[in-house]
Amino acid sequence: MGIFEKFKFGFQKSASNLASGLREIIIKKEIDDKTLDKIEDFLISSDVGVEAANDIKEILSKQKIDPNKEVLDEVNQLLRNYILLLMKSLERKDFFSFKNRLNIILVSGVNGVGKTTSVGKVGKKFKEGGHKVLFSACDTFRAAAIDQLEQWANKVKVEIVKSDPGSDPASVAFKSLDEAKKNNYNQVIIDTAGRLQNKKNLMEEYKKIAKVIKKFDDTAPHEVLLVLDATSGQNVINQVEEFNKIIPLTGLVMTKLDGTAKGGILIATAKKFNIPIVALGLGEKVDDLEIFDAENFANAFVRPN
Ligand SMILES: Nc1nc2c(ncn2[C@@H]2O[C@H](COP(=O)(O)OP(=O)(O)OP(=O)(O)O)[C@@H](O)[C@H]2O)c(=O)[nH]1
Ligand SMILES: [Mg+2]
Repeated sequence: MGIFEKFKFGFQKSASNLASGLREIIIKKEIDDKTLDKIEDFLISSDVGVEAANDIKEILSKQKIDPNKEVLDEVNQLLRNYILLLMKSLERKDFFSFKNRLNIILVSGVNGVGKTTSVGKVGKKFKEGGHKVLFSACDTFRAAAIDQLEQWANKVKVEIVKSDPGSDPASVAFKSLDEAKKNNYNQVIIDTAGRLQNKKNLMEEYKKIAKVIKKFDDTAPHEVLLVLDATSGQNVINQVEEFNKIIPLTGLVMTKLDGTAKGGILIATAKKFNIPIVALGLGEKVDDLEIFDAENFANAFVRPN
């Protein structure tokens, strides 16, 4: 499957939802105020967010619809253009390229969003690009969490640094960086425990991991990735806000887009924050991670079907 096909497949549910929703609303040859309101409400209910839905309504209200064209086609085209304009600058295709130093990536997020899975998938992409990759098992709360990362390390054939369950995550991070330096790794990906953004003690622990990384290299962590679950709706906005306050984020990974009709949350996030979108999780398997591409996203999300 080509990259666009993967986007199409992953966004199937969201695209069908959008297409059938708009088809139901746009029944006349023109767009009157009532139709505009309905479109806005529908977009909000699809998690596109109030701000973006409002922008889209404004654009539609100003647009002269060509009477020789299908209104629905015109609306789809405007939507696609809006998404592309909003999201193009948030691409981070350089994320997977070589850096002329050891690259240290900290991965964070609330419980169960897909952090460990994303570490595995991102590791595979680096590995395919010829990088020397090390996983760091800093979720030391549960033995199962360490095992899970180890399974991913085996699957994608990269090395892992781990410690006993219950040990200090910051010390595991330090041990990993030490190993990476000694053995010339060029990517270290640090998996952390899930933590709710409003749990003070857990956020303190997260800060401590970052502090230890900084002690090792004052320019690090070079990447701070927040993993978000597309099925958690508008909660995502608060998660980005709070994690970004603790350690400024350099990128987002949005997972489980394959499992929701509300992929519009990616648009809401893009509208609200100027934080790049590194990759999208479009399934549970190792290759179900796509580097974010605004055009592919716009075309996969808005399409007649
Ligand atoms: N459908 C789908 N499932 C996903 C995706 N990413 C992760 N998952 C699933 O989500 C579940 C949780 O994934 P994990 O990677 O363990 O999540 P985590 O954030 O590390 O969880 P904790 O460490 O417990 O906080 C697993 O069943 C994954 O297979 C995705 O893009 N699509
Ligand atoms: Mg995990």
